[in-house]
Amino acid sequence: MMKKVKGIGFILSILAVFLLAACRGSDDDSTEENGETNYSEAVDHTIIGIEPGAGISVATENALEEYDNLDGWDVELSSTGAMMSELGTAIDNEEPIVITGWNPHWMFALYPDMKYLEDPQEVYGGEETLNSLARLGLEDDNPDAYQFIDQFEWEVEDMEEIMYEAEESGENIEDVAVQWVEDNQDRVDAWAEGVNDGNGAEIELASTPWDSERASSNVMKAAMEQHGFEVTVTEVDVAVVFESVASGDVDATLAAWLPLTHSEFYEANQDDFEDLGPNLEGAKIGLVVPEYMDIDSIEDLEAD
Ligand code: PBE
Repeated sequence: MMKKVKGIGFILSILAVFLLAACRGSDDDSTEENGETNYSEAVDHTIIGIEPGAGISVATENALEEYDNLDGWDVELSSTGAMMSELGTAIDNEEPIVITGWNPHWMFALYPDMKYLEDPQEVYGGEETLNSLARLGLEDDNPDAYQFIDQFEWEVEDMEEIMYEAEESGENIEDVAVQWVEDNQDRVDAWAEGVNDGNGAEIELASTPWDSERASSNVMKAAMEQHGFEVTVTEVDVAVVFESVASGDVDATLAAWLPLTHSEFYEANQDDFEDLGPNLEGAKIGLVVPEYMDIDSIEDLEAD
C-alpha cells in the first residue's frame, strides 16, 4: 500500500514539473521555445548601434524598412564607446546581442568569436573601399599635396594594427600613428615619390570621429609633415566631411566609405569634389552577433 502511495506521489511530482514547464512556455516574457532561445525577444527587438550620423546607422534604419522580419525592431543609437561596452558585457555573460559592426576595427581582434549576419537584401552592400576625396582646385593650387594624398594607400591590417595597439595600450591614436610612420618609412616613401617639399604649405584634412579615420588621417599628417607640409585634421560628422570638401573649406578627406556606407552623402555632393579612388580595400559593414548565437542571417531574426 505504502509503495503504491509513494508511486502516485512520484507520478504527481513528475506531472507538476511538466505543468510548471508548460506554464513557463506560455509566459509572454519567456525567451525559450522548445528549448531554443528566442534571440529576438531576448534582445528586446533592439539592435545596438553607434552615433546617429554614421553611414552604418543610416544603413541600419534602411534595414528596418527593407526586412519584413524586422517589423517592430528598433536601433539604439548612441556612441561607438557605448556599443562596445554593451558588447563586452553581453559577451562576458554569454548573452545574446545584435550590434552594428565593421572592419577595419579592433572589435574582431578583441572578440574573434563573432560573425556578420548574412544580408540577403544587400542593405549593407558588399566589400567597401575607403576613398580619398580632394576639393576641386587642389590639384592646381598645390600639385604636390594633391599627389601625396593621391598616392596614399594601405591595407586593412595596417589600419587595424594602429587601432588595436591604441586600444590595448591606452595611447592616443595620434601618437601610435606617428610611431607607425617612423616604423614603416618605406611605405611613406612610396606615397611621397615624386613629391616636392611642402615648404610649410598648410593642408586641412576632414575626418570622422572613428578610430579608423583617426588612424588614416594622423598617419597622413605625420607622413606629410616629414615632407614640409603643415597638416591640420578636423573631426566632424560624416555629412560635414562631404560638405566641407565640396565647399572647399578643407583640402581633402581620406574617410569616404564607398560604394554604400556614405552613398547618401557622396551623391548629394558628387559634382563638387574629386574622387581620388581607394586608399584601402576590403572594408565591410553589417549586423554582427557573437558566435554562440545560433543564427546566420538577418532573416533569422523575428518580428515583434
Ligand atoms: N563607420 C566607421 C563609419 C565610417 C567609419 C563604419 C562606423 C560610418 O559612417 O558608418
